[in-house]
Amino acid sequence: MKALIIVDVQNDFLSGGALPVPRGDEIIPVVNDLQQQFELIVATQDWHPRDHGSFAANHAGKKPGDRIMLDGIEQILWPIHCVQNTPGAAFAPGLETNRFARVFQKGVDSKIDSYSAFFDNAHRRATGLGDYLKQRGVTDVYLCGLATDYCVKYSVLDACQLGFKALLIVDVCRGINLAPGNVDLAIEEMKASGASVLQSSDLRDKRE
Ligand code: VGL
Ligand code: ZN
Repeated sequence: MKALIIVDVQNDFLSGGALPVPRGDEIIPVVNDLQQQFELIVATQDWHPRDHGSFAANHAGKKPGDRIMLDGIEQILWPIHCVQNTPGAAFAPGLETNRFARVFQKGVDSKIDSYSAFFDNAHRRATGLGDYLKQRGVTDVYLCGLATDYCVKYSVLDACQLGFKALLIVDVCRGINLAPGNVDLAIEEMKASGASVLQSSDLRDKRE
């Protein structure tokens, strides 16, 4: 059984948003098209309280891109983004959401970030996605969305660790590339963890 996981296709990660992922908007029509090939689709939302510890604005004298220790683990600081129940946290208006079986929200604890769709960054708490998929007999998870080098990457790594076959649909992802080459490094890390990398066209070709 396969499932599609659509990661963080939210306004703040798109053009005009608080933390826009370069060319992130390009994936929206492809994500919509891709959904036709899956019976089980889940999505994630980055869903932070306003006082979240990953926001530079919540630390005196800090700016986005700085690194701090947050509750014992290293944290990169970001602009204020994806605040719960704000337009920035909403799914992109062009994204088809009516077939989402469930939406998993992450990053809800002010003290710790959660790039992965499965666990917070210290693996202290699960989001419930892993159990949800296993209960439904899912063995293969296909991932797409934003951002390749953060939330998509950590979701893929955790999927591998949980024993799923993880497949990155690489043309349906875009990355932040805080440092040049980060996206390529992220893809190499995902491969090294056992993930497969494919193109959305590979799926269309194999359509039953
Ligand atoms: C993300 C940075 C901060 C992501 C979320 O969705 O990749 N990146 N919060
Ligand atoms: Zn975030």
